[in-house]
Amino acid sequence: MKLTNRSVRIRLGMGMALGALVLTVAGSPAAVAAPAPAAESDHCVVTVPETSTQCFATFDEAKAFADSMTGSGSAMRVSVVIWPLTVLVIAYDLANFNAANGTLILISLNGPCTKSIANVDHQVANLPAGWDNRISSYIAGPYCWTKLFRDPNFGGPSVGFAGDTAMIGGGLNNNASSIQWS
Ligand SMILES: [Ca+2]
Ligand SMILES: [Ca+2]
Repeated sequence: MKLTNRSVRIRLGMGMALGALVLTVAGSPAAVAAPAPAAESDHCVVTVPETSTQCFATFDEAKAFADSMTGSGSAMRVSVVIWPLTVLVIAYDLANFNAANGTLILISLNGPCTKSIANVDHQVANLPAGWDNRISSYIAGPYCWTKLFRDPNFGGPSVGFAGDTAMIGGGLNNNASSIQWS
């Protein structure tokens, strides 16, 4: 009885190994073929962590797309995400929330910001392409107190945590390279 069980177990093990091998081979071309996100214009919606980038000609289009991702009953919602997608921040190239020169909407795939400010809820170690050293003002998402760092990986001088900011101070205007939210 014991021998039979072991025999079955070994065969199952080999089958799983073969299956895994086949899956790996089959999956490789798809992974290689996945298109790199191309910034078609200056109004982009990017997920955190960065797995998806969608860019638009206008802020209104980008905002509408972000709303479709975060709104209730959205067809855009990913089935494996069990909580609603939430906006972490809307960042502007210009001060005073002026969208003319470009906007960046960062959307959390890992839940909302918590009400506590004692911990880091989400972070971006490197701002998306085109947004390094560029943000001048921002609107924070619900409870998403925002901290900007001069260097990637949360290095150098920082400013925050703070809510909506019309003109980034502390020498971080056009200097932020990474962000945390609490
Ligand atoms: Ca700027
Ligand atoms: Ca910087």
